[in-house]
Amino acid sequence: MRVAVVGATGMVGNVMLQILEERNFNISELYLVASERSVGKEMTFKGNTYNVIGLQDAVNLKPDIALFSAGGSTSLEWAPKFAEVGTTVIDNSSAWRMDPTKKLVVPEINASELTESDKIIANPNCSTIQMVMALAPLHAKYDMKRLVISTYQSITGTGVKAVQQLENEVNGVEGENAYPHPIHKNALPHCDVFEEAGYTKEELKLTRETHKILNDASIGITATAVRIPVVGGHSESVNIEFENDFELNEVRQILAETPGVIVQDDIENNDYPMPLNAHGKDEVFVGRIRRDLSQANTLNLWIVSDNLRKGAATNAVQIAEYLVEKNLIKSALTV
Ligand code: A2P
Ligand code: 11C
Repeated sequence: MRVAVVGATGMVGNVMLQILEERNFNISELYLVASERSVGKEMTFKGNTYNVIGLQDAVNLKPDIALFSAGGSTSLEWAPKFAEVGTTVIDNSSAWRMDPTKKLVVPEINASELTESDKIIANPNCSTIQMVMALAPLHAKYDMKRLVISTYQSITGTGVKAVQQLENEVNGVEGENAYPHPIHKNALPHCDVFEEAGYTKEELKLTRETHKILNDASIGITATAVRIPVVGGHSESVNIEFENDFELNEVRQILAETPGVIVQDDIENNDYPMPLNAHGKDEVFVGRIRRDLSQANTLNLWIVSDNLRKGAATNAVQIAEYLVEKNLIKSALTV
């Protein structure tokens, strides 16, 4: 495959390169793409040196696959240009996720919807991906009626600027801020911008993307997304009311048998998922599995995953792997 990574110099782009290398994705040619600011910059992949190129040069090269993580406006403008020359775009931004003509894919859940004619494929939001990984198999069995979600999100979801802000605050250094308040020793009930009815865009993503991926808009969903001074991953407390009752042991078994999910729930030994342990791993960790004693058919889960990996780069590379395995990508050079 001739692969372009758009946003290669960014936080998610870097992890994409790491994951392409780790998973030994079959790459015949690699194009590293970023903004004009970075053109010519040297980067390495599998020990080889590459020069960063600009978007138009990358389109002219007609890659077979373009993994995009360069922000929504870059995706809106450039993904169609790649698609037009025959490239299959897997886009990590929020630009195309809710477009009814585009698929929103978590491979373990709905990759089978993909066809050869899908030229722009949307990668869901990090906090949505890790949550639906755990919820999809339970929904299939017990039918979810309502979700109450509280997130505890890593600063890496905001990007390099936020990681720098925390470092500056820890070291007492003045610098540019990513957030309207200090993040060190703090918790901000504010992820992404405020939108309608007092909800943030991150909270609405959790609602709308979950409906789309699970193909069920009847699930009641309410979320509060909170940014905390953590680096390794996002954590989520999810309260799930089902139509049907469940056995806790069966819930544990279903989760344990779900590919990509690991049950970590041994409270006697203080063992539960934490971002410090999830960091650098591709799986979604689920623990604190217990009944909500205040209401029938209701379960509490604690879900943790590395937001830059399964929440972004790993999921995108898995989509690419699926397309290759099912022969759904024809070389853009022959289009
Ligand atoms: P650059 O490094 O040249 O700015 P992050 O989210 O970590 O800040 O990374 C964003 C990524 O998207 C970077 O690789 C960045 O490149 C890239 N990017 C941002 N704006 C553009 C643009 N207008 N065209 C192409 N790439 C862009
Ligand atoms: C966060 N979920 O942690 C975001 C980061 O829609 O892809 C990714 C934003 C997105 O704030």
